[in-house]
Amino acid sequence: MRKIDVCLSPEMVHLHKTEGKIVVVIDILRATSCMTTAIANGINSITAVATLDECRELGKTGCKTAAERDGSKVEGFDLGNSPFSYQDPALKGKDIVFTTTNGTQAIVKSKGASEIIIGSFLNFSSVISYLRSQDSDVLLHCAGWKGKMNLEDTLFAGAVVDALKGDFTHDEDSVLTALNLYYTAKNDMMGFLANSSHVHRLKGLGISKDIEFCLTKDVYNVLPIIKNGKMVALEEISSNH
Ligand code: 3SL
Repeated sequence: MRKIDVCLSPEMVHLHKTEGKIVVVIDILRATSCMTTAIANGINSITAVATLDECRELGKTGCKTAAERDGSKVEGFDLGNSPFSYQDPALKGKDIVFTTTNGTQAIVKSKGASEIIIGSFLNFSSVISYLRSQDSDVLLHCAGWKGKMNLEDTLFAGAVVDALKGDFTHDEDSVLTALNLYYTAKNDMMGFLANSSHVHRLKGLGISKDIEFCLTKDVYNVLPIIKNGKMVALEEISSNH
C-alpha cells in the first residue's frame, strides 16, 4: 500500500524522503490559500521564490511581484498575501513571482519531489481526489512559522490523512500528531485556533476575515501544481470546474 508522511516544518524536511513522492505544500495562513485563490481566479502562473531579491529580479521580466514578510505586504512590490487580493479580475492571465515568510520557502525546499502540489482547505477535495488517483507515496509538507511547527498546517495535514485512510499506510508519529490534532479540532477549527500564534499575529494586523476564509473547505475546484518551475492549474481538475 502507498505511504503517507507528515513533515511538521521545512527545517525538518531533510529528515523525510521527498524523491519519488508527491509533496503537498501546506501554508493555510495564508500562502497556499492565496496561491489556490490566485490559480482558481485565472492567474496564469506563479513562480515561488525564497528571497525578496529574487522576486524583484524576476519582476523585471514583466511579471507581477508579490511579497510578504511577517504578515505584511513588502513595500515596492505589487501584491501582498491576502487571498482577497487575488480575486481581482484585472489579474486574470497574469504571471506572478511570489515570496512569503514560510510558504514559498517550503516550496523551494520540496524540490527533490517527483511532483509538488499546493494544498489548502479552499481546494481540499481537489487535493484528495488527485492524491487518490495517483500511484506515488505522499509527503505533506507543513510550512509552519520560521522553522517552528504550527497548528493550522498540522491540522490540515491531519484532515488529509483522515480523508485518505484506507488508501495509505503510515508509520511516523508526525502523522499521528496531525491526525489527533484534527480529531480534536474538526468541529470548530476557528475556535480551536483562536489562541494559536499565527491567528494572534494576523488578528494583530487586523486581517481576521482572511483567517475565516482560509479555513473554509472547498471554495475552489482547482489543483495548483508545479510544472517546469512554475505553478499552474492542473488541467483535468480545472476542466471539471
Ligand atoms: O509565511 C507565509 O508564507 C505567510 O503565509 C504568512 S502570512 O499569513 O502572510 O502572515
